Amino acid sequence: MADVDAILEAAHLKNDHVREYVRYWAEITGADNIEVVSVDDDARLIQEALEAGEILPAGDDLYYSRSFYKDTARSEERTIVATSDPADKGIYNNWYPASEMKEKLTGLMTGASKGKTMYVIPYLMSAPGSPLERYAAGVELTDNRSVVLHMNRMARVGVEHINNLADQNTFVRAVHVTGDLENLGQGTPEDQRYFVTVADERTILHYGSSYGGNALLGKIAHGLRQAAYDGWASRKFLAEQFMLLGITDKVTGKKWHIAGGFPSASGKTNLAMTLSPDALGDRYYVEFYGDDIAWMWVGEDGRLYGMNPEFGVFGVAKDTNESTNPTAIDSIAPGTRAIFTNVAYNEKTNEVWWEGRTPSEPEDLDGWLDWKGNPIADRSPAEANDPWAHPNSRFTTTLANVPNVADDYAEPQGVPIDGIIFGGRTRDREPLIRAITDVAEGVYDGLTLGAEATFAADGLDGQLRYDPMSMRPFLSYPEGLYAAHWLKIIGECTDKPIFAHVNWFQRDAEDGHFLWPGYRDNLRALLWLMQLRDGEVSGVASPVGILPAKEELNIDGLEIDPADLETLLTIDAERWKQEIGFRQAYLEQFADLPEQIWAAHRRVAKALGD
Ligand code: OXD
Ligand code: MN
Repeated sequence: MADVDAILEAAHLKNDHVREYVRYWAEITGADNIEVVSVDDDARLIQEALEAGEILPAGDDLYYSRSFYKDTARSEERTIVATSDPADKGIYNNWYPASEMKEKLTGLMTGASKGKTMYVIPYLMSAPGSPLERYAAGVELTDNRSVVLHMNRMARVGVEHINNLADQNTFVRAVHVTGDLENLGQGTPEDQRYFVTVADERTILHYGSSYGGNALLGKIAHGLRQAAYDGWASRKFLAEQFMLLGITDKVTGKKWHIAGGFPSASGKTNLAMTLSPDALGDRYYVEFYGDDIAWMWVGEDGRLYGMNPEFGVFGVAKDTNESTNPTAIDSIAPGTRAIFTNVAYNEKTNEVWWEGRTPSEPEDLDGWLDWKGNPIADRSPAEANDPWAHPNSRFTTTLANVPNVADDYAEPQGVPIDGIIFGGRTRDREPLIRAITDVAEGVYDGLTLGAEATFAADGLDGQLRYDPMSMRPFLSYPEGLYAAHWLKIIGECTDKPIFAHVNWFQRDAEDGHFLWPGYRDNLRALLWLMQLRDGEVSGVASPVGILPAKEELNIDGLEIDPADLETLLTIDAERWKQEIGFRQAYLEQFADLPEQIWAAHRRVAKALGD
C-alpha cells in the first residue's frame, strides 16, 4: 500500500477526521492504491474506464455500462438500518443492532478490495450554503471506478466540500466494497450482500453490489435513509423520496412549487420533468427541480421550504421517449456525458435502445446486444420475446442537462412549497385529484399511499401494496414516530402547503381504457390545486377531500369523453369503504401512531358512512 498520508496531502484533503477515516478503511479493505477524486477528474476517469472496458462509447460523449446480470436493482431484503437503540426498530426498516452489523460488515470487507484502487469521493448532498448543509457532507469510499463516474453526475464532488466543514467530524462515512459479484449467492439463502446504514453513527456500509441504488451512497443511503434519520433526530427536517417542480403563470407572474411522492412505476420522473400541455403552453411554464429526493424544512417566514439534494438524475429508461418525457430525452442527447446502464447496446454503431424508446425494436439486428451482452440475432425462439433492455435499466445525467431545469435549482435557499401531492397507480376508487387542507388528514393520506398489488404475487384484487409517503424501502425509524415528525414539521408552518392525492391511472370498469390522458395533461390537475390554495376556486367537498367542480378544471384543448371526466371527478363510496377496512389493519401494525392520525382515519370512515 502506498503512503496514504502522502496521497491525501497531494490531493489537498485537509480534514483530519476524513484522513483518519480513509486510513482506517484502507487498512481493512486492503486496497492497493488510494485516489482522491473530484468532478474535474471525470474526463480522465472516463478515458481510463473506456480503456479498461468498464464502459463503452455510446455516441458523442455518451457512455454505456453493464452491471453483473444478478446485480441490477436495489435489494430491499438485504438492506438494513442499524442503530444502538432497539426502540429504533420499525415495521419496514429491517432494524439490527449496530454492533452486530459493524462486525459483520468489517468481516466481509476485510481484504475485499485487494488489488484494487480505493477511490475517495468527497461529496455534498445540497447546494453549498444550504440551511441543511450540515447534514449533506459525506465521503464515499469505493473500489469501483464506474461508481465514481456515476457519483460525479449525481452529487457535487470534490475536496472543497469537506475541507472547511464547520464541524470537521460532521460528514457521513459511506463505505462501498463491491465484492466478488459472481460468488455472492444473490437471491439465495447464502446471500452475502449487506447494505447497512448505521444511522445513529452516520455510517453507511454497503457490500456486494455495484448497481446504482446499492452503490451510489450519496443518493438513497445518505440522501434518504440517513437524512430521514438525521431530520428526525435533529427535529429539523424531512427527507423524502419526492419529486419537486415549479409552475409559473406567465400572465400573473405567480410561481408555485409542488413536491410529491409516488411509489415506483407511478410516473414520478415523467411528472417531475413535465412540460405544459400545448394548449396551455403560452401561459404556464413548468420547471424541473428534482425527480427523486426532496429535503424539506420550515423557513424563517413560516413556509415549508424544499430542495433537491442531488445533482443529477438516475432515471428508469423503460418507456422514456419523445412523447412520454421529451425533456429526459434532451437530457441524454449527444454531448451531455450521460451514462446508460443495462439498456440494449449496438456494438457496431454504439447506439442504445430500450423498450418503449421507439414503438418497435430496431429492425436491423446487426450489432445489437441485449442488456446481458448477448447478440439479439442469436436468440433462440424461446428467448425471442425477452426484453432487450433490463426493465430497471437507467440513464444517468446531471440536472443541468435537463432543458427546463429551474434557473434557481442550484441556489442554496431552496424554494417555498405550496403543495404536497401523493399519487399511486390505482385503476378505480381514486379520483383524478382530491385536495386535503387538514394537516393530519394529509399526513394520513401519505401514510396510506400505495400502488396496486400485482395480482399474481400479492393476492387481493384492489388491495394496495402500501408504501408510506413512497418511503417504504427507505424508512429508517419507526412509522409512528415518522408520522409524528411529519405532523410536527408541517404543524410548525404558519403558511402551510396544501395536500392532495392524485391518480393518473383510473380505468374504465368495462373496457379498461385509461380515463385520463396523463403525461403533460396532468398539469391541469395541479393548476386546479394551486387555484384552490389561492382561493380562486372552491371545489366540491367529498368524504375524502375536495374534488374539482367540473367547470373548474381547465380542459382547454383537451379531448375527453364527458362520461370519463365525470367518473374522474367523483368517488366510488363503496370501494372507499372497502379501502378503509384494509387501512385499519395496515395502520394497526404501527406502534405509537399519533392520535391525530387515528382521528383522521375515523373522520374519513365516518364521512363515508361507516
Ligand atoms: C430508486 C431509485 O430505486 O430512485 O428508487 O433509483
Ligand atoms: Mn427513487
